[in-house]
Amino acid sequence: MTVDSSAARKPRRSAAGKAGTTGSKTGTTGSKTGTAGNASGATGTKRTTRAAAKTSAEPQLVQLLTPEGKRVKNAEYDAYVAGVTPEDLRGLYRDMVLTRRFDAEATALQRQGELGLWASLLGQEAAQIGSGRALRDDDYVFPTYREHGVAWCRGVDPTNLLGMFRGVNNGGWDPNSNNFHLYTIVIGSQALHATGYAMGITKDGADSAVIAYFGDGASSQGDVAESFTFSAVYNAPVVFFCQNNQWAISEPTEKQSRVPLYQRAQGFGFPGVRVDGNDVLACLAVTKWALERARSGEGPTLVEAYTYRMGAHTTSDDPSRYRGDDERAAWEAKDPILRLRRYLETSNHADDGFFAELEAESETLGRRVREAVRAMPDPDHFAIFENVYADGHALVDEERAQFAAYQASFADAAEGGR
Ligand SMILES: Cc1ncc(C[n+]2csc(CCOP(=O)(O)OP(=O)(O)O)c2C)c(N)n1
Ligand SMILES: [Mg+2]
Repeated sequence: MTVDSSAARKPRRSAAGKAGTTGSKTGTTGSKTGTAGNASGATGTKRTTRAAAKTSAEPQLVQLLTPEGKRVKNAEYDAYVAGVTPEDLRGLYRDMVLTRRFDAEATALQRQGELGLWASLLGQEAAQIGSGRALRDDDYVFPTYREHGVAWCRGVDPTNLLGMFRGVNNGGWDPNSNNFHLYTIVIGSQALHATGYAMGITKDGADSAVIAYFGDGASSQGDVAESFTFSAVYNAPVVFFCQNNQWAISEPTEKQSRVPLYQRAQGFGFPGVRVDGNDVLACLAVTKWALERARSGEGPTLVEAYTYRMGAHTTSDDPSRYRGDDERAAWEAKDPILRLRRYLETSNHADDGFFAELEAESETLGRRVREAVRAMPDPDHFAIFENVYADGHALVDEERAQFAAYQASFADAAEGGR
């Protein structure tokens, strides 16, 4: 078991007790694997191989569905998915398939020159859909730049995600329409935004929660450490959802931490748990548990979703420069979509008609995304200079003038520029 059950079972707080409470004294990570797991790096005298470091640091995962699609019992977390019906399971499957289809279309659009860049979520569908479907409408999400599956769960139209990657807008959606903040490129900074928002929720006396998504690489950032400190001290209702996809561009996780990432929570005084990030049911259950802790006054939780980035970091990256195909092949055997499909099939929860209909729906989505991207109007070149200062600024005026001169230097300026 990877969770301190005493922390998990504390009574719900009263509304009066909610505001301004201090951090839970019992909120430690309960991993029985302790911090010795990655002792290989502790002395600093020897360099271990990547494989050796991984073997010694492999703690137990919360898993409800094996890679073969077999449902396994879990005394701690089964209760959190007890109400999941066959229809819900098909819904989770549909979410993952459509998200992957959308993602593949976006990658193709970048290759065709329609997008400047794309950050694929391939392989991380279960982590995102499982956690995304655990949320309530009034919860608030602070994503990175790869949370396309979570955006889908929040009801953000997939085409809206593409405007920024095409370079035609500075965001693409109103964060307050779906309680889904804009994508954040500055690594780890959204953890601070999430913590501040969560502290505000406590002051309002509301019982909604906040979830901050970030990656394994981001967990090394000072912003994330500060978020952990503040959220613990202020008992903020926030879930830190770290997708450990094994890589921060070309930097493997074991070069970033001597302990498994979820164990970092221990030092801040709140629980951390590692969940199989390719198991949508386990991600749903663990995130529900963590959200419930947040709502009931238990403060923050760190969820480490152990998963794999099957594609490149972004379309500008070439992973063959730093990792081998064998690694990807090993993770393909744990594919999040395949394992739920196996479970649906063996338990007779979905028939051929369901899969065929979904295939058709995927194609329709792909077409809609393609057409929407190509139809996006180019922005006014000078819009970037607006809204910098309320009353204007001499430096911005100068930059605008320089840019105008640059635009005018092109032969086709009369038609396209201004
Ligand atoms: C503050 C900051 N430093 C560096 C970068 C450059 N950068 C972009 S993505 C990235 C790696 C992030 O890795 P991880 O947090 O594991 O997320 P993943 O891309 O794997 O989802 C880095 C270093 C940045 N965007 N912001
Ligand atoms: Mg990463």
